[in-house]
Amino acid sequence: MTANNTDLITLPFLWGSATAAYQCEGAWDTDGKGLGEWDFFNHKSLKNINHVDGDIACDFYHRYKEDLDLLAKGGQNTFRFSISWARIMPNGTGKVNKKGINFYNNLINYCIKLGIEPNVTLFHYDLPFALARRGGWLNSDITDWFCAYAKICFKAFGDRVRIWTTINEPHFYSYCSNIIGNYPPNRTLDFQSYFQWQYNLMLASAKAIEAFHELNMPGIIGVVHDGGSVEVAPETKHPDEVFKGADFFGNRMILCPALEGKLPPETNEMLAKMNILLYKSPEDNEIFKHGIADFLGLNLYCREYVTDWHGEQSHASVNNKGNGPKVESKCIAPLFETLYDKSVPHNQWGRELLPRVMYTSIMEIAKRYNNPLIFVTENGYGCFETPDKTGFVADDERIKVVKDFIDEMLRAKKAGAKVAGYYMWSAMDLYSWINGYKKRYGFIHINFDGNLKRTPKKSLTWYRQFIKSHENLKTDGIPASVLR
Ligand code: BGP
Repeated sequence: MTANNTDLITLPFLWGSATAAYQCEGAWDTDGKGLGEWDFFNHKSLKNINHVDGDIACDFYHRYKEDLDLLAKGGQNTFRFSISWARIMPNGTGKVNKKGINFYNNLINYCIKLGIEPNVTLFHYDLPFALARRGGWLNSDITDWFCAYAKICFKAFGDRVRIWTTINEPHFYSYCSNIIGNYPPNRTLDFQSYFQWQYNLMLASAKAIEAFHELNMPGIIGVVHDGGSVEVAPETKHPDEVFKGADFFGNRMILCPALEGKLPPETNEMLAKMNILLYKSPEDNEIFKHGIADFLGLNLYCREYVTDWHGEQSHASVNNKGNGPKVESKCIAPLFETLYDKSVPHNQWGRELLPRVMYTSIMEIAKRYNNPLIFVTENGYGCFETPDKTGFVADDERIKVVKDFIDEMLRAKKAGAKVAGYYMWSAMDLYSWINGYKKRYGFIHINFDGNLKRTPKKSLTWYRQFIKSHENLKTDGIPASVLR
């Protein structure tokens, strides 16, 4: 059953927070877990510029109860986490690791015991190393490897998990891995791989969605997209063309397969402009057609502010140091360039902080893609933080930014978008990919230099009160199948 063809039921709005396996679990080689691509990268690569890894991270693997207790006390009724593929299947394919299954069974059961709705992502950047060695997301067999792994998870946890995501951020994951080169396997400006990788991710996602529906699982399944909308600067000479190019580059290769079951109609035209040849087979169209998502997860942090391409060679950069003025930028020949908007505040990592983008992005998707069911699966505020002697952080700035974003989300909901839940990134402080442990996002402070002591921040209490004051908020409709 999909969101399009089923009765809709009104549920309380879901308020929670999010994590991802590699960023919090630690226990990197415990209980039969296989090596992950990020384990390999962080242990071996000079491109691990902050010289940290996720070996221990928050030690969530052993301390999940402590974290979930704090979140439940904080009034949260849902929790987003991902499953580590290599913990379930150490080699990516074949043998299943029972201890890995046990861990997630325990975690899910504990969520349910606390009245927390688990929202489970199957893949959040952490590819088993055994598959990375076989070409990873560029090997077309991976769509079947992923689907086999997904089915194991559906069968093991599907009696209790009602909200599933196939892939977290196919676009941003491919962008960092193939264009910026800060995520393994660290390719830079490799546009052929960038598009092929996204294509294979979306095909794998569609296969898993189709399998989920065929198995008649009692829940909904979606894709999570890093969904900031494209805005064209007023001085742009060819605004329509620039918008089309930037939207294709950042959004459409994900949104069209996920929400319409097909590649964007402009694919051939755009790829020809970039001189890219996508390796695909005619049967793939049927797979996309049968793999439409029941909902869209949106990770909303910032927009894409763009203008005309001025003739330079492609280049792209991010700020992984948190040293202030250096902003993220990209020039994607011959489609568009990003622009620095000095009227907008930026964070220390050079990213815009513009809460109204929450409203515009959601409304644009509602309008252009037939008003899908939406969860805001990530949004938040990363910063350096210094706790007081007791470990307490008065994170007033986070509270302000997050509240502004949430208000914009509620405005979109009021205007008719089907938003059904909000997850702040992140539940507790955790490993921030290339940025290490100093960039903090959590409701709960973790002392990474000592005993991993957890201390709730001011924002955890603020969020509890905020949730309480929105107790009457309902969803406009979640598929009835979720309640089965
Ligand atoms: C999203 C990822 C998360 C998380 C977040 C913050 O793109 O899905 O895993 O890390 O961004 O990003 P960062 O940690 O790089 O600041």
